[in-house]
This record gives sequence, C-alpha cells and structure tokens, in this order.
Amino acid sequence: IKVESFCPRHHIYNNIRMESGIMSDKLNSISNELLNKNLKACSNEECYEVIKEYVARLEALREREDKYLQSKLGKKLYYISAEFLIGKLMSNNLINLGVYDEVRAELEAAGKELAQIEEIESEASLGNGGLGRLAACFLDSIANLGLNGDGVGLNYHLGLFRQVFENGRQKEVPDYWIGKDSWLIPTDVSYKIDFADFSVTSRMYDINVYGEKTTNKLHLFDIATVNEAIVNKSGIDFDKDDIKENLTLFLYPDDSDEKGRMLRIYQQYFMVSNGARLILDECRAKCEQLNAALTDGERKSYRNLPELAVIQINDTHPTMIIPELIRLLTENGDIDGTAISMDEAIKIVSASCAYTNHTILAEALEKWPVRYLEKCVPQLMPVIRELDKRVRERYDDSSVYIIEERDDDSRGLVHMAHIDIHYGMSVNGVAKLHTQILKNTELNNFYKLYPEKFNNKTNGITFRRWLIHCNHELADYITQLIGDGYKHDADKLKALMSYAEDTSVIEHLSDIKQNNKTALAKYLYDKQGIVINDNSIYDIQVKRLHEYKRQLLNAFSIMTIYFRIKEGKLPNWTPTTFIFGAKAAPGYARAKAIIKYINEIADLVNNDPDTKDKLKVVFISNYNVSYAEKIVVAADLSEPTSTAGLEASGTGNMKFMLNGALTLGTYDGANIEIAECAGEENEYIFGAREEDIERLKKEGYDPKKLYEANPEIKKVVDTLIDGTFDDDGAQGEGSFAELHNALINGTSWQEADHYFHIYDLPLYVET
Ligand code: 26V
Repeated sequence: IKVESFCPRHHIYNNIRMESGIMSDKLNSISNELLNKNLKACSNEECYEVIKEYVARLEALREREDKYLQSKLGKKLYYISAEFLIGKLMSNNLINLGVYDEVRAELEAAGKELAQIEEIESEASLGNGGLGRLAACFLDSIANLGLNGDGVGLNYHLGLFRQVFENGRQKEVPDYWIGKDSWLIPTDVSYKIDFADFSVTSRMYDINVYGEKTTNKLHLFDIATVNEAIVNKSGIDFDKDDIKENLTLFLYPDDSDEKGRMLRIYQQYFMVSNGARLILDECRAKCEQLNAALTDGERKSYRNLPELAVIQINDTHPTMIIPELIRLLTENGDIDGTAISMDEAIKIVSASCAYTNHTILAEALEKWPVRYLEKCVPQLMPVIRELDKRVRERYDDSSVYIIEERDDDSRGLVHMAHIDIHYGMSVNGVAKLHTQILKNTELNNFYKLYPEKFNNKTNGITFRRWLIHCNHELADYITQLIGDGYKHDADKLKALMSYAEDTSVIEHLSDIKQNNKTALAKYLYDKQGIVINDNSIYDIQVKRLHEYKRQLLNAFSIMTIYFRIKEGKLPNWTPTTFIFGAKAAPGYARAKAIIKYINEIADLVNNDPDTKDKLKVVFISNYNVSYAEKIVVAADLSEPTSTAGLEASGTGNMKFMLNGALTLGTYDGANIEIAECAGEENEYIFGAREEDIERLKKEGYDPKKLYEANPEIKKVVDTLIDGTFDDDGAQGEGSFAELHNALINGTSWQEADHYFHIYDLPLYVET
C-alpha cells in the first residue's frame, strides 16, 4: 500500500500502527473481523462501515499518544452555534487523519471506488447556509491548528429540508439524516433542563473533529423523547405543540409562525443551558486538576472562567447563554460553595463571552417578545431585567436598551444582540466592509460606547474540504509545483505566481478544470438526468435564495442575452450553461416565485431552437454541501451579486476563487478583500457600491423611471407580466405579477426595487 500523506505527521501514525500491530489491521482485516469476509467481497455499504471502524481505531490510538492532550488543560474555546453545516465526513476524516491515499489505494486494489462509497453517507445538513458552514469550517481549522476548541450545538433529527421541484416550484421534503452511517457518538453527559411547566433530560452526542495535531469535539445536545413520526411525510409540517416530542426534531428554515418562533426559544434555551452546564463542569474539572499543584492563595475557581474558557456566540441564537451563566453562578455559587454576587457573575461572564454578527438585515436581527420568554424560560427574565436595568442606569439613549417597551401584548421586546454587546468582551463583523458598516451605521450607538470591543474577523474556509478533498487533481498539481506547505499556510500559494506566464502550467490547469467540468456533467446526468455541454462556459450561482443576493438579476440578464441572440445581435456568443442552486425558506413566497421564474426561463431557452445550443439554464434541486464540492471545482464563473452593503461576507466566493473560477460580482462583503488578494483582474466588479446605494436612497431612487427609459430593460422585466411565462395563476406574493409590482411600484411596506436590481441591471449585463 502506497503510504503518502497530506500531513507531515504521517510517518508518526505509521509508526504508531506498526508498534501496536495495526499495520496488519488494514481495511481488509477489519472486514474479515467484523463481517467475516474480505474487502473485495464487501458491498459499498460494508466498505463504509469498515472505514468508519478504521477511523475509530486510529482515533483510539491517537488519543493515548497525543501530546496535545496537555493543551486541553489550558484555555478552551467553546464555539456555540445553532447551526453546524458539516456536510459528509468520511473523506474529510481520512484526509485530516492523513490516511486518505492509503485507504483509497487499498480500496482500489480491492476493486472499490472511494467516490462510490462516499455516496453511502447521508449529508448532515444541520445549517441553513453561510453561518452554519462557517461554523463547520472553523471547527476544522481549529482542530488543524492544534487549538483547544469544541463546538456546542443541537442534534436536529432532520436536517434542513430536502428540496424537490414540482412544476418548477419548490416543495419541501423531510431530510432524515441520522442512521447507522452517521458519525454521532453517544456520551454519558446528560442534564435536567427546566422549562416553565416541564423538564427534559438531555443527552450529549459527539462528533469527532480530527485535526492534524489534535482531535476536538462537536457536542450536539438532544433528548430521548423526540418523535420523528409526527412529521407529515409529504411535507415538513408537524405538530408544534408538544415540545417533548419536537424539541430537537427540526432545524428551523424560518420562523414565520408563532408556534415555530416559540419552539425556537425552547431550542435556544435548551442549547445554551446544556452548553453553560458543560462549560462550568469542564471548568470545575480543570480547576480541580490544576488546584492539586497550587497553594491556597492561587487556587482556581469559576472566578477564573475567563482564563479557562472563551465562549464565541455565533449570531444571536445562543445569546441566552449570557443570562443563563449568570443565573447558574449566582444561584449555585462557586466551586467551593462560596456565594457569587450578581456584580461578580456579570464580570466573570462578560469577560468570557464574545459575539459575532453575521448580518445587518433588520428582519434577521432577533428580538424576542418578553411574553414568550416569560412563558418558556421565566427563570431567565429576572436576570435579563437586571441586565437591562444596569444599562438604563448607565445610559439614557433608549436605542441601546435591552428591553424595548411596547404598548402591544408582547410586554416588550428583548433585543438579543444588545445583551451580547453590553455583556460580552468582543463584537466582530465578518468582512472589512461589514465591520465598517456595523461601526459607522448599524451599531454606531454601541460603537460610541465601546469602541474597544469592535473588531473585524474576515471569514475564511477550510482548505481541507474546499481544495484538498473536493479538487484532488488541483491539490496534487499545486503540490507538484510548489510543495505542500500551502496546505498549512495559504500565503504560500503566492509561489504559483512564478508560473503565471508558463503556458504548459496554464494548459495543465485548464485540463484539470475541464476534467472537473466533465465530471460535473456526468454527475448531473446520473443524479438528475440533466444533460449539459461540457464545452460550454459554466456560469454558476449557488447560494440561499434571497432577494438581496439577487438571483433575479442573473435571470434578467439571461433573458437579455436570449432576446439579443434571437435578434441576431450576438453572433459570437460562446455557449454558456447557467447553473443555479438555491433553497428558499418555506415561508418566503417571493423567493419561491424567483425559483419558479428561473425554471420557466430554463424551459424557454433550453427548448427554443434559436438558443438551445447557445444557452442552457439549469436549476439543480437540493443544493447542499456535497453538491457544492462538485460545483465549485467545475465553475468558470462565480456570481456573488448581492446589493452592495448587504452580504456580510459570503464564503462561496472564496471557494470558487480558490478553485480557479473568475468572479462577476458586486463590491460587497469579502469580494472586496478577495480582489485585493487574488488580483482585481480576476474579479469583474459591477454596479453600485455601498456609498452609491446610500446616495441613491437619499436622492430618491426611482426604478420606474429607469425602466421606462430603457426599452431593453422594460422588455425583460415585463416578461414577468406579459404572458411570456406562466405562474399557474398564482396570486399575491408568490406570483410573478407581485414580483413585478414590488420592483416597479413598491408595496405599502417596502419602497420600489428595495434591492436595486433595475439600477444595476445594465451595468451587470455590460460587465
Ligand atoms: C437570516 C434571515 C432569517 C429571517 C428572514 C431573513 C433572513 C435573512 C438573512 C439571514 C441570515 C442570517 C445570518 C447569516 O446566515 N449570515 C451569513 O453569514 C455568513 C457567515 O458569516 C456570511 O458569509 C454571509 O454573508 C451572511 O449572510
């Protein structure tokens, strides 16, 4: 077996295996031992089982050997998040353990293909999009940097819904992901969690996060009484009343109805209460270990929490961990039984918690009615009121209060982000522009109070998944050219610049891209029966469907190109395949109308004899992490086209750039910093910049005027209402007419073209 590793530690593993006899205990011997047959005779399912067992054995050995166990006594990061969009784990685990090549070689020798075996694993879709995927990338990086850091979240029994299309419209289907193929490991950790009128007993499940140097954990909390049978099989509706049966059943794709919102509070409290207890228990265990060697005056206790733990709050979903920790410390006292005052508890917790903001969209900023919190978690309200009281005593600016008083039946609204900012030690945005907007506009009133708390952490992605795993050929070729140091230090990729003019290198890179394009074409055909021309340009837009991301701009541009081709104005047009992938929140009617519109466009241009060889529009269904891995490597062009100022960072943009796609995007989020790093010439930036948008808003933006003055735009936008397409008689939101009206006239609750499609369309088409 060829032993060739991505990580320099590999020879160490090899030695470990030899010493302990594992060297002979390869996949084949495991299959003989477990299944009583040799690897050759195993089905793909059985091979998967064997690989899981091999990983478990490697891990068992590694824990004993790992000198990084020592670091586990030091300060630990708890990355607490309602979402971890981890995707499939098998291949990544093999890569991170340094045995990928070895396993692939042994499988090949037995006539098996790793790619086929990967298909066995269900994807853990425990996240909506960027926020959850970022959490998963961070866990991978933390482990690979050898840092002491675990994730804390929830074990949803169903991932984000599976998307199917019916007559071009999205339908949601339940996604059961937990089976014997899952990497969940039950643990003994369990807590009693109290709600207003009942209690539940939790159980912690772990997923190992393998790094080159250490193994960390993703802790996912669950209860035993969840009833998967209450899901309406044909959709994703379920009885939202019985919390014991549904607490961890679902990851919420949106929170449109009241019961759903209430359930979300139960989920959030369940997550943070478990997390808080785990953090305090681990702190106590560490203190006890450390104290054995310390003298009286030096002994550690909960008062040293900020030295021993840092709690990173991923958006406001885990914000209740702040009042919950304060409550636990003040009610239970310190390790030695001495009391902890409210003042002290606030100080301890505030020095341990940090908050990341991921959006400035007002509708996504959480504000919970006091009435809901009193109903679900009354024990937290006195703490929240105390925190609010202290803010009011210090500041007389009502915009920074925690509880906003209201005359309605909500009994007031709790602004979750305000808790984090007043009672945490750090507030970060996720790209330079985003942080600037937080400081100067959205959170300016807070920035003025705590300038020292605000900082920027531009997002990133893990190279293990988004290059080494998803693009083996490219990773191997880069290694051939510049060595494998770039796998640990991205800056080393700069060494590739010396090949910029080397035509043989460029040709080789093009060949790799072509192979990936052909592979995607084959995958789309096998999976969805879609035929695409692998000699066409792949122009790709995959991300959640949201008006601010402006998939509609892309759709309008395709229609512009369609009409120009029909009119003979584009004789030299290069055949292009436009690939979309996007899930819409089930309650987001306009987003669903946009999906339908793009599917209608696909139907038109793919079947028109004048365009079918030049334009192909494909909307893949159920876009997820596994799909992304196949798509980003095959892209010629990536389209991060958000209205400037609204995409906090974006992370897909980085994945595409890393795999050699050009970018057609706005001056927004991390696109700006990517251009700085990867070269302005590789990003085709178009459209209004953030300051232009601000100016347009002040001047009074009139999309109707622009639309009426430009016949080409008018013709394209009017395909929403002129009978070109059929929306099956939809009425109101969800219909094409409503989309048109929202763009041109606006509604009673939103000005016309809130996301500046009409302004940017000609600039986009031109670029
Ligand atoms: C949530 C919601 C929920 C209710 C309705 C509308 C709405 C709109 C947006 C969101 C997004 C919530 C936070 C989020 O996922 N932000 C994403 O975080 C990524 C990681 O930092 C970042 O790259 C994306 O730009 C940002 O949108």
